[in-house]
Amino acid sequence: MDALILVDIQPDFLPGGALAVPDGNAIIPVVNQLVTHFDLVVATQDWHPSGHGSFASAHKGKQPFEAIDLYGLHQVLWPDHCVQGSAGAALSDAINWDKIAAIFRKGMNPGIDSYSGFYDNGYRKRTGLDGYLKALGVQRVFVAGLAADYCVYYTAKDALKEGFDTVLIEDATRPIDASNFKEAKADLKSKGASIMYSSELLGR
Ligand code: VGL
Ligand code: ZN
Repeated sequence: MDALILVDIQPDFLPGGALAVPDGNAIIPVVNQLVTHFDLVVATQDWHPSGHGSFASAHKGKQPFEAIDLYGLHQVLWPDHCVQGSAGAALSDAINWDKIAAIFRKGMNPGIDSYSGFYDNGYRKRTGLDGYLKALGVQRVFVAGLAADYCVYYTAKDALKEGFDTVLIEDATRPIDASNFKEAKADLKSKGASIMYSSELLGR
């Protein structure tokens, strides 16, 4: 059984958002085609309390995109984004969510960031996504969404770690930083992931 995992397709990561991913809008029509192709589609949702430790604004004198040590983990600091209940944190209304079976929220603990849909960045807590997929008999996951070099990359990496056959859909994601994404793709390939275009799946 296959599943499509849609990572963090939220207004704050789309053009005009607080942490907009360049050309993020380009994934919307691709994702809307992909959802029609899968029997199981799940989503992740970045969902931070205000003042989250990953926000530069929570650290005196720090600017977005600087890095710090946050309780023992390397942390890139971000602009405030995906604050629980805010418009920017909603699932984007440009996507057809009718078929989404479950939504896994992440990033609620103010002291630790959570890029992957499976675990926080310190592997301290699971979201339950792995158990959910395994209970439904999923063996292969296709990963898409935003941002390619952060939450999509970490989700794909943890899918491999959890033993899923893992496919990244290259035209259904966009990175914050193109060179980071290049490295991420090489790393995923070396760990056994495949990288495909949606046309190979959809046959058009
Ligand atoms: C993300 C940075 C911070 C992402 C989430 O969805 O890739 N990136 N929070
Ligand atoms: Zn975040």
